[in-house]
Amino acid sequence: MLLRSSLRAITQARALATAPHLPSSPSNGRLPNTQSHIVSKLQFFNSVTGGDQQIPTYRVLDGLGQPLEDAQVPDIDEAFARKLYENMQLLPNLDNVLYNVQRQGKISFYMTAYGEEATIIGSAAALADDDEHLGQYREMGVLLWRGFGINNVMAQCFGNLEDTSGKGRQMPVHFGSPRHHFHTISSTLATQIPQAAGVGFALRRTPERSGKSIAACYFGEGAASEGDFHAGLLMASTIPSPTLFIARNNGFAISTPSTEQYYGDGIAARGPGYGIDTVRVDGNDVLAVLSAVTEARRRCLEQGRAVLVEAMSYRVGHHSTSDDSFAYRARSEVEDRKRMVDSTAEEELKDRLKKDVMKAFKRAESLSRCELKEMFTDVYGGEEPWNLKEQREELSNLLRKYGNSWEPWKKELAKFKGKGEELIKG
Ligand SMILES: Cc1ncc(C[n+]2csc(CCOP(=O)(O)OP(=O)(O)O)c2C)c(N)n1
Ligand SMILES: [Mg+2]
Repeated sequence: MLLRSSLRAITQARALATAPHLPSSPSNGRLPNTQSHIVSKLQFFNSVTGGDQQIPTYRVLDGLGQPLEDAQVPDIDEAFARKLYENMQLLPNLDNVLYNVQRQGKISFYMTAYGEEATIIGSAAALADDDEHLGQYREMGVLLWRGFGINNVMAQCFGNLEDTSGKGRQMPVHFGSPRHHFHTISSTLATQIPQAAGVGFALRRTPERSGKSIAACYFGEGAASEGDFHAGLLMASTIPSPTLFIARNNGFAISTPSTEQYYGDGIAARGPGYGIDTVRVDGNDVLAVLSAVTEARRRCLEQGRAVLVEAMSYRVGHHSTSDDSFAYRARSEVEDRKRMVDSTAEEELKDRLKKDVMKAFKRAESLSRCELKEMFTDVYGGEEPWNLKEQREELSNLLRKYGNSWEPWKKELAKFKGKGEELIKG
Protein backbone atom coordinates (compact mmCIF):
# COMPACT_ATOMS: atom_id res chain seq x y z
CA MET A 1 0.00 0.00 0.00
CA LEU A 2 2.77 2.41 1.05
CA LEU A 3 4.88 1.42 -1.94
CA ARG A 4 2.01 2.01 -4.36
CA SER A 5 1.27 5.52 -3.04
CA SER A 6 5.01 6.44 -3.12
CA LEU A 7 5.25 5.35 -6.73
CA ARG A 8 2.20 7.41 -7.60
CA ALA A 9 3.76 10.47 -5.91
CA ILE A 10 7.00 10.01 -7.83
CA THR A 11 5.15 9.70 -11.15
CA GLN A 12 3.20 12.86 -10.40
CA ALA A 13 6.37 14.73 -9.43
CA ARG A 14 7.97 13.65 -12.69
CA ALA A 15 4.98 14.89 -14.66
CA LEU A 16 5.26 18.26 -12.88
CA ALA A 17 9.01 18.46 -13.50
CA THR A 18 8.40 17.91 -17.20
CA ALA A 19 7.10 21.38 -17.92
CA PRO A 20 4.72 21.49 -20.90
CA HIS A 21 6.67 24.25 -22.73
CA LEU A 22 9.78 22.08 -23.06
CA PRO A 23 10.37 20.38 -26.40
CA SER A 24 8.80 17.00 -26.34
CA SER A 25 10.72 14.07 -27.67
CA PRO A 26 9.85 10.48 -26.98
CA SER A 27 13.54 9.53 -26.82
CA ASN A 28 14.73 12.08 -24.25
CA GLY A 29 11.59 12.06 -22.14
CA ARG A 30 11.22 15.85 -22.42
CA LEU A 31 14.54 16.69 -20.76
CA PRO A 32 15.55 20.28 -21.33
CA ASN A 33 18.07 21.27 -23.95
CA THR A 34 19.76 17.91 -24.57
CA GLN A 35 20.31 15.35 -27.28
CA SER A 36 21.32 12.80 -24.67
CA HIS A 37 20.11 9.24 -25.17
CA ILE A 38 18.07 7.62 -22.45
CA VAL A 39 19.62 4.45 -21.00
CA SER A 40 18.36 2.09 -18.33
CA LYS A 41 21.82 0.96 -17.22
CA LEU A 42 23.49 3.11 -14.54
CA GLN A 43 26.89 4.13 -15.84
CA PHE A 44 29.48 6.64 -14.68
CA PHE A 45 32.23 7.85 -16.96
CA ASN A 46 35.46 9.78 -16.62
CA SER A 47 36.83 10.19 -20.12
CA VAL A 48 35.80 12.40 -22.99
CA THR A 49 37.04 9.89 -25.57
CA GLY A 50 35.29 6.88 -24.10
CA GLY A 51 36.68 3.58 -22.87
CA ASP A 52 38.62 5.40 -20.11
CA GLN A 53 41.12 6.50 -22.78
CA GLN A 54 43.00 9.79 -22.57
CA ILE A 55 42.82 12.31 -25.39
CA PRO A 56 45.56 11.37 -27.90
CA THR A 57 48.54 13.59 -28.71
CA TYR A 58 48.93 14.58 -32.35
CA ARG A 59 52.39 14.24 -33.85
CA VAL A 60 53.90 14.52 -37.32
CA LEU A 61 57.54 13.73 -36.53
CA ASP A 62 59.09 10.95 -34.48
CA GLY A 63 61.70 11.57 -31.80
CA LEU A 64 64.44 11.69 -34.44
CA GLY A 65 62.66 14.24 -36.60
CA GLN A 66 61.47 11.77 -39.25
CA PRO A 67 57.84 11.90 -40.45
CA LEU A 68 55.65 9.26 -38.85
CA GLU A 69 54.10 6.71 -41.14
CA ASP A 70 50.80 8.05 -42.52
CA ALA A 71 51.46 11.51 -41.07
CA GLN A 72 50.60 14.42 -43.32
CA VAL A 73 53.60 16.74 -43.39
CA PRO A 74 52.44 20.36 -43.80
CA ASP A 75 53.07 21.76 -47.23
CA ILE A 76 55.64 24.50 -46.61
CA ASP A 77 58.36 25.82 -48.87
CA GLU A 78 62.03 26.08 -48.03
CA ALA A 79 61.93 29.78 -47.17
CA PHE A 80 59.11 29.21 -44.70
CA ALA A 81 60.89 26.19 -43.17
CA ARG A 82 64.04 28.28 -42.81
CA LYS A 83 62.12 31.08 -41.12
CA LEU A 84 60.71 28.57 -38.64
CA TYR A 85 64.15 27.16 -37.96
CA GLU A 86 65.86 30.53 -37.60
CA ASN A 87 63.27 31.82 -35.17
CA MET A 88 63.53 28.61 -33.15
CA GLN A 89 67.27 29.29 -32.93
CA LEU A 90 66.97 33.02 -32.32
CA LEU A 91 64.67 32.59 -29.33
CA PRO A 92 67.13 30.56 -27.18
CA ASN A 93 69.98 32.82 -28.32
CA LEU A 94 68.13 35.85 -26.94
CA ASP A 95 67.21 33.86 -23.85
CA ASN A 96 70.87 32.95 -23.20
CA VAL A 97 72.04 36.55 -23.40
CA LEU A 98 69.16 38.14 -21.49
CA TYR A 99 69.24 35.48 -18.77
CA ASN A 100 72.95 36.16 -18.19
CA VAL A 101 72.47 39.90 -18.43
CA GLN A 102 69.93 39.64 -15.60
CA ARG A 103 72.40 37.57 -13.61
CA GLN A 104 74.93 40.41 -13.99
CA GLY A 105 72.36 42.79 -12.51
CA LYS A 106 71.91 44.80 -15.71
CA ILE A 107 68.18 44.09 -16.00
CA SER A 108 65.81 43.32 -13.17
CA PHE A 109 64.11 40.14 -14.35
CA TYR A 110 63.84 37.66 -17.21
CA MET A 111 61.93 34.55 -18.28
CA THR A 112 63.25 32.03 -20.79
CA ALA A 113 61.22 29.83 -23.14
CA TYR A 114 63.71 26.93 -23.31
CA GLY A 115 61.91 23.75 -24.39
CA GLU A 116 58.88 25.59 -25.75
CA GLU A 117 60.41 26.97 -28.94
CA ALA A 118 58.43 24.62 -31.20
CA THR A 119 55.14 25.39 -29.45
CA ILE A 120 55.62 29.16 -29.63
CA ILE A 121 57.18 29.53 -33.08
CA GLY A 122 55.06 26.76 -34.67
CA SER A 123 51.84 28.36 -33.43
CA ALA A 124 52.96 31.90 -34.32
CA ALA A 125 53.64 30.67 -37.85
CA ALA A 126 50.11 29.29 -38.14
CA LEU A 127 48.50 32.61 -37.17
CA ALA A 128 48.06 35.65 -39.36
CA ASP A 129 50.34 38.49 -38.32
CA ASP A 130 47.29 40.66 -37.60
CA ASP A 131 45.48 38.09 -35.43
CA GLU A 132 45.12 39.67 -32.00
CA HIS A 133 47.59 38.08 -29.60
CA LEU A 134 46.81 37.90 -25.88
CA GLY A 135 49.63 36.08 -24.14
CA GLN A 136 50.91 35.12 -20.71
CA TYR A 137 54.61 36.06 -20.60
CA ARG A 138 56.58 33.28 -22.30
CA GLU A 139 55.54 34.05 -25.87
CA MET A 140 58.18 36.56 -26.99
CA GLY A 141 58.71 34.23 -29.97
CA VAL A 142 55.39 35.39 -31.44
CA LEU A 143 56.77 38.93 -31.57
CA LEU A 144 59.99 37.68 -33.16
CA TRP A 145 57.96 35.84 -35.80
CA ARG A 146 55.99 39.02 -36.49
CA GLY A 147 59.14 41.04 -37.06
CA PHE A 148 59.28 43.03 -33.80
CA GLY A 149 63.07 42.75 -33.96
CA ILE A 150 65.79 42.09 -31.43
CA ASN A 151 66.53 45.79 -30.83
CA ASN A 152 62.94 46.25 -29.63
CA VAL A 153 63.22 43.14 -27.44
CA MET A 154 66.37 44.54 -25.84
CA ALA A 155 64.88 48.03 -25.48
CA GLN A 156 61.89 46.63 -23.57
CA CYS A 157 64.02 44.47 -21.28
CA PHE A 158 66.41 47.34 -20.54
CA GLY A 159 63.56 49.84 -20.35
CA ASN A 160 65.56 52.33 -22.37
CA LEU A 161 64.32 55.29 -24.38
CA GLU A 162 63.66 53.07 -27.41
CA ASP A 163 61.21 50.89 -25.47
CA THR A 164 58.05 51.10 -27.56
CA SER A 165 56.16 48.73 -25.25
CA GLY A 166 55.96 51.00 -22.24
CA LYS A 167 58.73 53.63 -22.11
CA GLY A 168 60.55 51.62 -19.48
CA ARG A 169 57.61 51.46 -17.09
CA GLN A 170 56.99 47.73 -17.31
CA MET A 171 58.99 44.80 -15.96
CA PRO A 172 61.15 43.03 -18.55
CA VAL A 173 59.28 40.57 -20.82
CA HIS A 174 56.03 42.53 -20.43
CA PHE A 175 55.93 43.37 -24.12
CA GLY A 176 53.16 45.14 -25.95
CA SER A 177 52.92 46.35 -29.52
CA PRO A 178 49.76 47.63 -31.21
CA ARG A 179 51.59 47.49 -34.55
CA HIS A 180 52.14 43.75 -34.07
CA HIS A 181 48.65 43.16 -32.62
CA PHE A 182 50.34 42.02 -29.44
CA HIS A 183 48.34 43.07 -26.37
CA THR A 184 50.50 44.14 -23.45
CA ILE A 185 51.44 41.30 -21.13
CA SER A 186 50.07 41.44 -17.62
CA SER A 187 51.58 38.90 -15.27
CA THR A 188 48.38 38.59 -13.26
CA LEU A 189 47.66 35.05 -14.35
CA ALA A 190 44.78 34.22 -16.68
CA THR A 191 43.41 37.77 -17.04
CA GLN A 192 44.09 37.49 -20.76
CA ILE A 193 41.66 34.57 -21.12
CA PRO A 194 38.29 36.33 -20.64
CA GLN A 195 39.81 39.39 -22.32
CA ALA A 196 40.55 37.23 -25.38
CA ALA A 197 36.94 36.05 -25.48
CA GLY A 198 35.92 39.72 -25.55
CA VAL A 199 38.48 40.59 -28.22
CA GLY A 200 37.29 37.61 -30.30
CA PHE A 201 33.71 38.86 -30.00
CA ALA A 202 34.75 42.39 -30.97
CA LEU A 203 36.49 40.98 -34.06
CA ARG A 204 33.34 39.12 -35.00
CA ARG A 205 31.33 42.32 -34.71
CA THR A 206 33.78 44.44 -36.74
CA PRO A 207 32.76 44.08 -40.40
CA GLU A 208 36.22 44.57 -41.90
CA ARG A 209 37.76 41.95 -39.59
CA SER A 210 34.93 39.49 -39.18
CA GLY A 211 35.75 36.14 -40.79
CA LYS A 212 39.38 37.26 -41.30
CA SER A 213 40.98 37.68 -37.87
CA ILE A 214 40.93 35.71 -34.66
CA ALA A 215 41.97 36.35 -31.07
CA ALA A 216 44.81 33.98 -30.12
CA CYS A 217 45.15 33.47 -26.39
CA TYR A 218 48.13 31.72 -24.81
CA PHE A 219 48.30 30.54 -21.21
CA GLY A 220 50.05 27.92 -19.10
CA GLU A 221 48.47 24.84 -17.57
CA GLY A 222 48.89 26.52 -14.18
CA ALA A 223 46.93 29.59 -15.27
CA ALA A 224 44.18 27.22 -16.39
CA SER A 225 43.48 26.59 -12.69
CA GLU A 226 42.31 30.19 -12.29
CA GLY A 227 38.62 31.04 -12.35
CA ASP A 228 39.29 33.35 -15.30
CA PHE A 229 40.09 30.29 -17.45
CA HIS A 230 36.59 28.94 -16.94
CA ALA A 231 34.97 32.36 -17.29
CA GLY A 232 36.83 32.91 -20.56
CA LEU A 233 36.01 29.56 -22.12
CA LEU A 234 32.38 29.73 -21.06
CA MET A 235 32.07 33.21 -22.47
CA ALA A 236 33.71 32.29 -25.79
CA SER A 237 31.47 29.26 -26.09
CA THR A 238 28.10 30.81 -25.15
CA ILE A 239 28.70 34.18 -26.82
CA PRO A 240 30.45 32.61 -29.81
CA SER A 241 33.65 34.25 -30.91
CA PRO A 242 36.64 33.24 -33.06
CA THR A 243 38.95 32.82 -30.09
CA LEU A 244 41.78 30.32 -30.20
CA PHE A 245 42.93 29.15 -26.79
CA ILE A 246 46.46 27.74 -26.77
CA ALA A 247 47.35 26.02 -23.51
CA ARG A 248 51.11 25.59 -23.10
CA ASN A 249 51.34 22.56 -20.85
CA ASN A 250 55.02 22.64 -19.88
CA GLY A 251 54.65 20.47 -16.80
CA PHE A 252 55.16 23.18 -14.17
CA ALA A 253 53.56 26.24 -12.64
CA ILE A 254 56.68 27.57 -10.91
CA SER A 255 57.29 24.66 -8.48
CA THR A 256 53.90 22.96 -8.79
CA PRO A 257 54.13 20.03 -11.20
CA SER A 258 51.17 19.52 -13.51
CA THR A 259 50.45 16.23 -11.71
CA GLU A 260 49.31 18.40 -8.79
CA GLN A 261 47.58 20.96 -10.97
CA TYR A 262 44.75 18.71 -12.19
CA TYR A 263 43.45 15.21 -11.63
CA GLY A 264 41.63 14.87 -14.97
CA ASP A 265 42.95 14.45 -18.50
CA GLY A 266 44.95 17.68 -18.65
CA ILE A 267 43.55 20.92 -20.02
CA ALA A 268 42.25 19.45 -23.29
CA ALA A 269 39.55 17.40 -21.53
CA ARG A 270 37.90 20.65 -20.43
CA GLY A 271 37.27 21.87 -24.00
CA PRO A 272 34.39 19.49 -24.80
CA GLY A 273 32.82 20.47 -21.47
CA TYR A 274 32.36 23.91 -23.00
CA GLY A 275 31.38 22.53 -26.40
CA ILE A 276 34.69 23.67 -27.86
CA ASP A 277 36.56 21.78 -30.61
CA THR A 278 39.78 20.59 -29.01
CA VAL A 279 43.07 19.00 -29.96
CA ARG A 280 46.15 17.92 -27.98
CA VAL A 281 49.44 18.23 -29.80
CA ASP A 282 53.08 17.36 -29.16
CA GLY A 283 54.45 20.82 -28.42
CA ASN A 284 58.00 19.71 -29.23
CA ASP A 285 57.01 18.87 -32.80
CA VAL A 286 56.97 22.16 -34.70
CA LEU A 287 55.26 20.68 -37.76
CA ALA A 288 52.51 19.12 -35.65
CA VAL A 289 51.96 22.44 -33.86
CA LEU A 290 51.90 24.25 -37.19
CA SER A 291 49.29 21.85 -38.63
CA ALA A 292 47.14 21.72 -35.50
CA VAL A 293 47.04 25.50 -35.04
CA THR A 294 46.44 26.09 -38.77
CA GLU A 295 43.39 23.82 -38.63
CA ALA A 296 42.28 25.26 -35.28
CA ARG A 297 42.43 28.77 -36.71
CA ARG A 298 40.51 27.68 -39.82
CA ARG A 299 37.76 26.28 -37.59
CA CYS A 300 37.64 29.46 -35.52
CA LEU A 301 37.03 31.49 -38.67
CA GLU A 302 34.69 29.05 -40.38
CA GLN A 303 32.45 28.49 -37.37
CA GLY A 304 33.00 31.83 -35.65
CA ARG A 305 33.57 29.78 -32.51
CA ALA A 306 36.31 29.07 -30.00
CA VAL A 307 38.85 26.23 -30.38
CA LEU A 308 41.24 24.83 -27.75
CA VAL A 309 44.74 23.49 -28.44
CA GLU A 310 46.79 21.90 -25.66
CA ALA A 311 50.50 21.78 -26.54
CA MET A 312 52.51 19.34 -24.43
CA SER A 313 56.13 20.26 -23.72
CA TYR A 314 58.58 20.63 -20.85
CA ARG A 315 59.85 23.81 -19.18
CA VAL A 316 63.59 23.24 -19.48
CA GLY A 317 64.60 26.52 -17.84
CA HIS A 318 63.83 27.81 -14.38
CA HIS A 319 60.44 29.49 -14.07
CA SER A 320 62.10 32.92 -14.12
CA THR A 321 65.29 34.56 -12.87
CA SER A 322 63.60 34.67 -9.43
CA ASP A 323 63.44 30.86 -9.31
CA ASP A 324 65.89 28.01 -8.74
CA SER A 325 64.06 24.96 -10.06
CA PHE A 326 66.65 22.51 -8.70
CA ALA A 327 65.07 23.12 -5.32
CA TYR A 328 62.03 21.10 -6.51
CA ARG A 329 63.15 18.94 -9.45
CA ALA A 330 66.17 16.80 -10.13
CA ARG A 331 68.97 18.27 -12.22
CA SER A 332 69.18 14.93 -14.06
CA GLU A 333 65.52 15.19 -15.15
CA VAL A 334 66.25 18.54 -16.80
CA GLU A 335 69.52 17.35 -18.35
CA ASP A 336 67.62 14.43 -19.94
CA ARG A 337 65.10 16.79 -21.52
CA LYS A 338 67.83 19.17 -22.59
CA ARG A 339 69.49 16.45 -24.61
CA MET A 340 66.21 16.02 -26.46
CA VAL A 341 66.03 19.68 -27.43
CA ASP A 342 69.75 20.25 -27.99
CA SER A 343 70.34 22.38 -31.00
CA THR A 344 71.87 20.96 -34.15
CA ALA A 345 71.92 24.34 -35.82
CA GLU A 346 74.52 25.00 -38.44
CA GLU A 347 77.52 26.77 -36.95
CA GLU A 348 77.24 29.65 -39.38
CA LEU A 349 73.65 30.42 -38.42
CA LYS A 350 74.45 30.04 -34.74
CA ASP A 351 77.37 32.48 -35.02
CA ARG A 352 75.34 35.02 -36.97
CA LEU A 353 72.45 34.98 -34.48
CA LYS A 354 74.82 35.22 -31.55
CA LYS A 355 76.58 38.22 -33.07
CA ASP A 356 73.28 39.97 -33.89
CA VAL A 357 71.99 39.43 -30.34
CA MET A 358 75.25 40.65 -28.73
CA LYS A 359 75.23 43.75 -30.92
CA ALA A 360 71.64 44.55 -29.94
CA PHE A 361 72.50 43.97 -26.27
CA LYS A 362 75.50 46.34 -26.35
CA ARG A 363 73.41 49.00 -28.06
CA ALA A 364 70.52 48.67 -25.59
CA GLU A 365 72.91 48.83 -22.66
CA SER A 366 74.43 52.08 -23.89
CA LEU A 367 71.13 53.95 -24.29
CA SER A 368 69.61 56.17 -21.62
CA ARG A 369 66.26 55.58 -20.06
CA CYS A 370 63.29 57.74 -21.07
CA GLU A 371 62.89 61.08 -19.29
CA LEU A 372 61.94 60.55 -15.68
CA LYS A 373 58.74 62.56 -16.12
CA GLU A 374 57.40 59.73 -18.30
CA MET A 375 56.74 57.86 -15.08
CA PHE A 376 53.57 59.92 -14.77
CA THR A 377 52.40 59.94 -18.39
CA ASP A 378 49.96 57.57 -20.12
CA VAL A 379 48.70 56.20 -16.80
CA TYR A 380 45.11 57.17 -17.56
CA GLY A 381 43.46 58.54 -20.67
CA GLY A 382 42.00 62.04 -20.59
CA GLU A 383 42.76 64.72 -18.03
CA GLU A 384 45.47 63.96 -15.49
CA PRO A 385 43.95 63.23 -12.08
CA TRP A 386 44.91 65.05 -8.85
CA ASN A 387 46.81 62.11 -7.34
CA LEU A 388 49.34 62.02 -10.20
CA LYS A 389 49.83 65.79 -9.96
CA GLU A 390 50.50 65.42 -6.25
CA GLN A 391 52.96 62.55 -6.74
CA ARG A 392 54.88 64.42 -9.43
CA GLU A 393 55.11 67.46 -7.17
CA GLU A 394 56.41 65.30 -4.31
CA LEU A 395 59.09 63.72 -6.49
CA SER A 396 60.12 67.15 -7.85
CA ASN A 397 60.57 68.44 -4.30
CA LEU A 398 62.66 65.42 -3.30
CA LEU A 399 64.81 65.77 -6.41
CA ARG A 400 65.40 69.46 -5.67
CA LYS A 401 66.52 68.51 -2.16
CA TYR A 402 68.70 65.46 -2.89
CA GLY A 403 69.03 65.07 -6.69
CA ASN A 404 72.23 67.07 -7.14
CA SER A 405 73.85 66.38 -3.78
CA TRP A 406 73.21 62.79 -2.66
CA GLU A 407 75.54 60.42 -4.55
CA PRO A 408 73.17 57.39 -4.91
CA TRP A 409 70.45 59.64 -6.40
CA LYS A 410 72.94 61.48 -8.61
CA LYS A 411 74.15 58.15 -9.95
CA GLU A 412 70.61 56.92 -10.58
CA LEU A 413 69.47 60.15 -12.24
CA ALA A 414 72.42 60.01 -14.65
CA LYS A 415 70.76 56.97 -16.28
CA PHE A 416 67.76 59.00 -17.47
CA LYS A 417 67.61 61.19 -20.55
CA GLY A 418 67.82 64.77 -19.22
CA LYS A 419 68.95 63.45 -15.79
CA GLY A 420 65.61 64.33 -14.22
CA GLU A 421 66.16 68.06 -14.85
CA GLU A 422 62.66 68.46 -16.32
CA LEU A 423 61.22 67.51 -12.92
CA ILE A 424 63.74 69.51 -10.89
CA LYS A 425 62.91 72.64 -12.89
CA GLY A 426 59.22 71.81 -12.53
C1 LIG B 1 46.73 35.65 -10.15
C2 LIG B 1 48.15 35.23 -9.96
N1 LIG B 1 48.44 34.27 -9.05
C3 LIG B 1 49.72 33.87 -8.88
C4 LIG B 1 50.72 34.42 -9.60
C5 LIG B 1 52.17 33.96 -9.39
N2 LIG B 1 52.60 33.16 -10.54
C6 LIG B 1 53.30 33.72 -11.55
S1 LIG B 1 53.65 32.64 -12.74
C7 LIG B 1 52.89 31.37 -11.94
C8 LIG B 1 52.86 29.99 -12.53
C9 LIG B 1 52.12 29.91 -13.82
O1 LIG B 1 52.33 28.66 -14.42
P1 LIG B 1 51.81 28.32 -15.83
O2 LIG B 1 50.50 28.98 -16.07
O3 LIG B 1 51.85 26.85 -16.01
O4 LIG B 1 52.82 29.04 -16.83
P2 LIG B 1 54.37 28.77 -17.06
O5 LIG B 1 55.10 29.66 -16.11
O6 LIG B 1 54.62 27.34 -16.81
O7 LIG B 1 54.66 29.17 -18.46
C10 LIG B 1 52.38 31.81 -10.72
C11 LIG B 1 51.67 30.97 -9.76
C12 LIG B 1 50.38 35.42 -10.54
N3 LIG B 1 51.29 36.01 -11.31
N4 LIG B 1 49.09 35.79 -10.70
MG1 LIG C 1 53.30 25.68 -16.90
